Amino acid sequence: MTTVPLRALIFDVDGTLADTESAHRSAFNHAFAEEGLDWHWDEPLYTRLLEVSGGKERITRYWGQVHGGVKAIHAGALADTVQRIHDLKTAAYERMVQDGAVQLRPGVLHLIESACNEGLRLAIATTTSPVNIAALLRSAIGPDWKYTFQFVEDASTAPCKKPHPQVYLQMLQRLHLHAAECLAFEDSANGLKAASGAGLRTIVTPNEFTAHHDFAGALRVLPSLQGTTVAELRGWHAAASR
Ligand code: XBP
Ligand code: MG
Repeated sequence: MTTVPLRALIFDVDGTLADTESAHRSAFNHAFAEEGLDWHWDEPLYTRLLEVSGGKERITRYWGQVHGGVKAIHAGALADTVQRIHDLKTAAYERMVQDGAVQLRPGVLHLIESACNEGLRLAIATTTSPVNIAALLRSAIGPDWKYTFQFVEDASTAPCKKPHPQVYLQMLQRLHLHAAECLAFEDSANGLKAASGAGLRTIVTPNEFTAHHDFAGALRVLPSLQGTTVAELRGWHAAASR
């Protein structure tokens, strides 16, 4: 019986390629202070807020929780203020990444280099902003990172945030591949739901913010990609394809 060949690896960014959420949390708090707000997201609160994908959506959800009167504010004014806060946050995060605050997770660079060398196509499907992706990958891989990842789908191209599968469905269309020809890599329950919703078999590498999430349906749940080889990926993919 012939199995469907593995042709592409589709990676989430935050929490998967790199442990970025501590830096995101600090950047949010920096933005709140710059905006003159007395908001502070500590780790337990941010862990809960991460159940909302998308920085702007996260700010809006928190604002509604803290100041129930959000609906009393003109929707346009709310959106403008959220956008301003998020722009401050993104600028702070970009500076932090440029200053070396974030590294790729163990095994990630070796796996993507091996996959490239073995002719697998690589892509990114993330909820984060394009600026954040460029800052991280320029710092971690170098200015030519765009030659490593053939396509990127992100918050600017897929407005329906994970767990909605839009970002993965759009990526499969751009790759002109069936879900069965790919593997997805995620760190969170929302990410797993989004990838699975697009029919993708998914390898999950949890982190401190997502270790408690439900990863039922994942192809594998690994502590990290340290030591994971392309041969192992092909074996897991083939076994799941039978
Ligand atoms: C994770 C997210 C993002 C980041 C913050 O994205 O949900 O919102 O937490 O980045 P993923 P932004 O795991 O899909 O990479 O503030 O730019 O949204
Ligand atoms: Mg993630």
